[in-house]
Amino acid sequence: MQYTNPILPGFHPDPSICRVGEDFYLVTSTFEYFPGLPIYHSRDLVTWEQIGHVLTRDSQVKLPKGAPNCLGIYAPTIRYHEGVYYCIVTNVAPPENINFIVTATDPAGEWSDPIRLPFGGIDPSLFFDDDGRVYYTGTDSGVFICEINVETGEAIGEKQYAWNGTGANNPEGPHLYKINGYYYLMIAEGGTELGHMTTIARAKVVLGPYESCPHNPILTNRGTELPIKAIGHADLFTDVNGNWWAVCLGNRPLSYPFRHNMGRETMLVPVEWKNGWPVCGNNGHVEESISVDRVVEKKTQHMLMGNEAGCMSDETAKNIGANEGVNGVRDWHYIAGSDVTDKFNTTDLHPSWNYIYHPTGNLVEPTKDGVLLHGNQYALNEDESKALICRRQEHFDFAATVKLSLLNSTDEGEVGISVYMNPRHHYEAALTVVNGMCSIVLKRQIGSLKATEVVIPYTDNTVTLRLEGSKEVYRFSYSVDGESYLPIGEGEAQYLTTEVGGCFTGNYIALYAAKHAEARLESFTYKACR
Ligand code: 6LW
Repeated sequence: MQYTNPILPGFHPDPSICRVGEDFYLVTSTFEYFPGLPIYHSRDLVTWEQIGHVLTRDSQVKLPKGAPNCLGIYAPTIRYHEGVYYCIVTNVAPPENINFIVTATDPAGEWSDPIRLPFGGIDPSLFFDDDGRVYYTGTDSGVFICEINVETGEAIGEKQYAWNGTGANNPEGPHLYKINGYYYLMIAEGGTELGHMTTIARAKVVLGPYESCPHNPILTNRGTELPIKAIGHADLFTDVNGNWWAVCLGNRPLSYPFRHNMGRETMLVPVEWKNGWPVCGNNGHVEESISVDRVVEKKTQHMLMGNEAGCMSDETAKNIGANEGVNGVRDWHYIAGSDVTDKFNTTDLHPSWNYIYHPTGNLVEPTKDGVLLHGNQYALNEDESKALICRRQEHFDFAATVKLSLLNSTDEGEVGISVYMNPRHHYEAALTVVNGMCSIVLKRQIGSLKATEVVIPYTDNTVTLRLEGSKEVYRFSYSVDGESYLPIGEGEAQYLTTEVGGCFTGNYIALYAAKHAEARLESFTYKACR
């Protein structure tokens, strides 16, 4: 088997995975984006189809504002036990972190309302022991284990601080497994930056004492020249043939000095066992291109929607999102990392579109004739819910194109396309009205520096805007006829990176209407340039 990391490109951190027969299900963190926790399905571990989200209702989560990219839905764990899928997660929502479980019998949803747990901290995980007992692992002042009643969420007995790793900072992200008679406690250490790593310990009794693996860290890329950096936060699993694997997070910097703009992405690593301890990847390191003498299983029909590199033929890409299902609700198939054409001709939005915070009121209205954006009073740089839909940047080199119309606007209203990291870091091209005059503008914000850099008078109310990305720049252009494009302007990619102004997320491509603009999105394409 040959594959390329990341298996889930773009902002997909803290992966957790479970297998049910031949089916793998994987979830990743989402912070302030809604719906929360995308869930992906695969049978070959390389082609991942998004089947929905875990957190889709206000009754499951209330997202906090005030520190974009740092609050909200942190690292989840997904497990399957006796016909039920369990997803356990933290909403980091000062003044207290809320840890909770949601369950489903169909991982595509609907997931239940939360079962709230009596623990603070972050990074909860569940372990179902063979004797029927269920254990919670989590992180507050250290990594702890506590038996719980998984139906009610109540703690059974006291929590036990079990093992804090090898002495690096931020021991977190614990997962507990029972393998060949030992309990293995695997954690992340070193912080989620360049020093990140995965370490493991084992015990004969679930609450310990735990002995550290003699070759910790079992997974890290720190101190290597490898292109993937900051490897850590892993989850172990087997395929149907008994091969061991791990998924973990890592990032791909633009260049030196290391700055990354697509957030932390999901990687796949083969695992072998030697002397009772796991050996991950290439002697503990994760490479981009992996060739391993293994078979996961045979392919099935729906996996043929995208090829293994996440690339699609133009013909296939055209069909994605074009299938109108019953009552205008689409029969969606979206393979992570593939090209997309969205004709915005149905009354639902594909799950790869997200909102920032909960969509309130009627800000975004998908119709059979386009997505209507009803801009509220807020500008793009305000930390609020907005008339905005966004999808992850998944490739260094891409072109995203949107055809849109400004239907109505008060002064300063605008509709446009943005490469968006958070309210204080974003570049956008927009159709706007100032003093009754319509124009195309390029705006950039890097922290407290804000500028409207280009103003191009424009008389029509419909335009096609294009955003192209590369490792060096984000470049904007526009077209009247959708065929020939004229330049608007550009901005450096390095200033929209986690290291410059972000935290735990990656860049999104956002389509938005702000400051009371009423707009219609007519079509959208995202195409990787390979
Ligand atoms: C997550 C922690 C981590 O809770 O980053 O890299 C935090 N690991 O385990 C946010 O994703």
